[in-house]
Amino acid sequence: RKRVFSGIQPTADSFHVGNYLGAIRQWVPLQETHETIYCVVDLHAITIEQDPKLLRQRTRIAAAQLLAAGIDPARSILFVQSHVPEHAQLAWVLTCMTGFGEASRMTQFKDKSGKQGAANTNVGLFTYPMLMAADVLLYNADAVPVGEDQRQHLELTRDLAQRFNGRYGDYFTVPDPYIIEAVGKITDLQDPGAKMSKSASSPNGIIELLDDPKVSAKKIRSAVTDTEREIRYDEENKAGVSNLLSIYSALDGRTIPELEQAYEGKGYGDLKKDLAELFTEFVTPFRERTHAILAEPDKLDAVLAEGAAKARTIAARTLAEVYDRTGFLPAA
Ligand code: AQP
Repeated sequence: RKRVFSGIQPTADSFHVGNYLGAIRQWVPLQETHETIYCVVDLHAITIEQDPKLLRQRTRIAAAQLLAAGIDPARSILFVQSHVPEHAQLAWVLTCMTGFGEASRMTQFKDKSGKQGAANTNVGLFTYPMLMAADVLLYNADAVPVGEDQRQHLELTRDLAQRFNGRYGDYFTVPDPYIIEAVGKITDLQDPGAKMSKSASSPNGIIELLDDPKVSAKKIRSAVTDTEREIRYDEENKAGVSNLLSIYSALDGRTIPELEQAYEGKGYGDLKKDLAELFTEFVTPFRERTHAILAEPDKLDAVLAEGAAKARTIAARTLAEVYDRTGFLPAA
């Protein structure tokens, strides 16, 4: 079986519909066909300053949402990144193999550091992609299901794998991105040119899975569209409507052309009302499952401890091999 790895940051009280449709939803069926390893990446989270108490809480909330979405610990390894120290250890080796110019080209760093300003940007944000490369390469993953925004980081991961293999002999699997075009970039409801984002979206631009569905329905109904009337997919000229159609199609199963046909002659209000209902139907049981899991934190922690133990057996083997090839003297 081929292996899949992916991770998500515990940086908010809830995942948003972009995280869900762009990434997590793909994680679930991959359990049928692949060996799957999924991680709550708390080391990545501290590239932005976090409140310690909130971070701990959000790490559990993130794990609970993954379980509620259908990640099955009997079939997947589910763990928290900081429980497996090899991630940080391999990241250092990879950081020392990355060119400064190469890292400087990462658009996510440029965006985020640009918004925060240099004074509020830590060096961890700059080396984030090397930590991500370590996440993936530690498990020799074949494929990485992510949203479009991670494509460039994955490209760097591939380059680092090839560089290591070239320098020290073939060892790492060069991973492929697994990005579903139709849902790879869900956009902000209020600013449909921009990615829906935990940190960058205004509260009304982002649909959070654990929010009260009535609030989400209201946000959907007030999503920015355009002055035309026609319900048609056209990313360039009708970004808002196209985004609503993408979300609708992903949740409903009908294709976008089928939806366009079904809504011929109808207005944006109808589309939004139906999407709000569809979303509520999907999210209501998801929220219930998440809350039920969070009500038993000891059980949740035990699942994560078991996941970390399994992850460590793989990660330790990889790191030992990397250290050896790098030329580190074994600790007798
Ligand atoms: N808008 C999106 N559309 C599709 N996929 C998306 N992802 C994020 N936003 C969208 C995917 O969700 C996974 C987990 O993301 P992350 O925790 O690494 O956070 P992120 O990529 O930085 O995006 P967020 O969640 O919106 O947070 P911030 O505030 O950091 O921008 C990834 O696979 C990501 O591609």
